Amino acid sequence: MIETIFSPDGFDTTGAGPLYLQLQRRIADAVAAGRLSPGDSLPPERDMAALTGLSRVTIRKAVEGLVTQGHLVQKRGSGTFVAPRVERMEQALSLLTSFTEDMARRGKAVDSLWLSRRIDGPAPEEVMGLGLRAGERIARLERVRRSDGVPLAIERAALPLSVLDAPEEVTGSLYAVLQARGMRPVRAVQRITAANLGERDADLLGVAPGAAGLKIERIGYLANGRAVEFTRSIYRGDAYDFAVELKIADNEGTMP
Ligand code: 16G
Repeated sequence: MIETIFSPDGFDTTGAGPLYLQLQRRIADAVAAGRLSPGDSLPPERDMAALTGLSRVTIRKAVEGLVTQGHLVQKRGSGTFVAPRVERMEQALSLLTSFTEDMARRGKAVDSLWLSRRIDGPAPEEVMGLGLRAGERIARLERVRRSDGVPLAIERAALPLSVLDAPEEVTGSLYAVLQARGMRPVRAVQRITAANLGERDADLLGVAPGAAGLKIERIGYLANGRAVEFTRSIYRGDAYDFAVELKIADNEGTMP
């Protein structure tokens, strides 16, 4: 199989595009056709060069591109592998749900890899977003959210201590803890921007540095308008789709 994918035959030097792109297409096609499966390892660079007759520089360029696109992953010391398959999930934007609820609806198991759970001083944007008084401290929760073991997002939440004074009590769903305290947000404002993942976040999400991500900021409010949650998340761009339902405006504001 590897011999066919890396066979020296079939490279076109007469205008079918650069050789590294032709090799990338071959590998990507083999993954799409199931001839290479998630987790399969690729031969070392020098073997790929020997099999294809291409230079090691060309092989490296092809592999680097496929890593950036998320088709391959490189593990230091152990080689290059076909990336695990992630299912793209569609998430309605108009519903104020929790990660745990979203995944339960899809029949997926969730768990979190905790990065931090502590009481901390707020960043200036957290003071603004949560409307904190001078000197007020916050509960800070940082975790990698996983669905069926696949990391989907990194969430960094800040909550006033009057809402959550013991961050270590949150072991599963934050919204379930807030609900039990009568503090679950009923309204939220969310801002979504595109971002390329930095090295640390990419590593935590198991993708290549520079891969596409979605940065989401959510400020959640109680019915009385009090802000209870300021959460900054970064979602894997290859795993999440946010869908919004649009309705035509009512008569007010339309042309006579
Ligand atoms: C969602 C929210 C996040 C909230 C979390 C609670 C987005 C972008 N973010 O992930 O703001 O803190 O749910 O989830 O939707 P949990 O109750 O499962 O901890």
